[in-house]
Amino acid sequence: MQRRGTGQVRDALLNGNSPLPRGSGESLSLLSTISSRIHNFFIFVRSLIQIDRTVLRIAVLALMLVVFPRIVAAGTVLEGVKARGQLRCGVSEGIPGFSERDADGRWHGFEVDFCRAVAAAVLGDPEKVQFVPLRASTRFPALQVRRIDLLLRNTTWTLTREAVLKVQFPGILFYDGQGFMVPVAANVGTLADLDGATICIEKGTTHLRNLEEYFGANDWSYEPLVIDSVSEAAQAFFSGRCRAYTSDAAKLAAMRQRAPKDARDFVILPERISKEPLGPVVWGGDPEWTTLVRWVLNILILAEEHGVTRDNLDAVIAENRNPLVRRSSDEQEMIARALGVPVLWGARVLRAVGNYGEMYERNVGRDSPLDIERGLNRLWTQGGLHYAPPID
Ligand SMILES: N[C@@H](CCC(=O)N[C@@H](CS)C(=O)NCC(=O)O)C(=O)O
Repeated sequence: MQRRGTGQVRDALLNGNSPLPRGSGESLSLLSTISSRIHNFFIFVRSLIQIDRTVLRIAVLALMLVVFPRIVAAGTVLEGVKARGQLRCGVSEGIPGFSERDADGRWHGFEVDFCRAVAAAVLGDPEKVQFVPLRASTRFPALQVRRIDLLLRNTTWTLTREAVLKVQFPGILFYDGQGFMVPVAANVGTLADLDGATICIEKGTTHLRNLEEYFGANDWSYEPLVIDSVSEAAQAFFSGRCRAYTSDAAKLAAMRQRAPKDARDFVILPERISKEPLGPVVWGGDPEWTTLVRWVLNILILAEEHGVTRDNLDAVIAENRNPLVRRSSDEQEMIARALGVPVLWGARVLRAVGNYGEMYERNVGRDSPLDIERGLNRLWTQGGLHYAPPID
């Protein structure tokens, strides 16, 4: 069981202070001193076992920092994509609405569409994508060794990842937060009811740390059941091995669709214990590639703001007034050349996937079985957080 206080012990140890108390006081008998020391020793050993994961995590991150910059090959990502004629996009192994393969092997989903949008911009064809399914624990190494050009896999933008793993997050594609799914039959009305519960969680994610911090701050205990794949984690939860399954809330909504009998047997609690700003991730050594991916995302958002849709795109291009999809001009050519992509790339992106809102509603919103409220993912003009900088 995880208990409150491990954070204090961890901080004490990391700061070089022993968590053992100083002298036990002259008034105590020798016996009680010895027994108190033995007791403290066991507490110390237990805390060492508990910090074990944190220390290991820090050691792994430090190792990555030393190793990765050295094994990355030279050459820009964009050159590689163009030479190959294909974008290699790392995605989830299978999350309905975000990235999933149908019976014919064709990939669908919100994140899959973003990969297609980048391929449309760079290669002029949204189909020129090789999807590489990855587990949470293998996603950053795949990016670092350049097995993939772009990662779209429910990945939370954090300081640690950018600073230590030397990756970059060009922007935020989906605002999410960590939630909890429970069986209706478990009668769990609020997070506090999970005190003492076994909780299913996926390895290599932000979720364990958040759980540790939130439950610790509330003095609740829990038993994490850490599993290295989404399908196995869901299977463990649905077969009753855990009282709750914790993950990004939108992914919980997606996995709920996989309930063995009826999705209505499971409920997602309203509380969110973290911010999970999810976005595309690129290798940190190529600023031009970061810029390009960032502006594909911005174009999707700007198009919604400007009311440009897949349906009215040709009419808007014909008008030649909207800066997002202006017909070829010296200025447009200059920008496209500077980005390293063919002209009219913005129009190709929108023709391939529509604007941000269209992409959202089709895959995870009201036109999809998930029907996830847009909430924070509305435009800033509609009370949400999506705000893209202007073109000029
Ligand atoms: N946003 C969190 C969690 C990301 C994550 O891996 N979530 C799982 C839970 S749904 C997932 O996407 N799994 C997909 C898979 O294993 O294919 C992070 O960046 O660490």
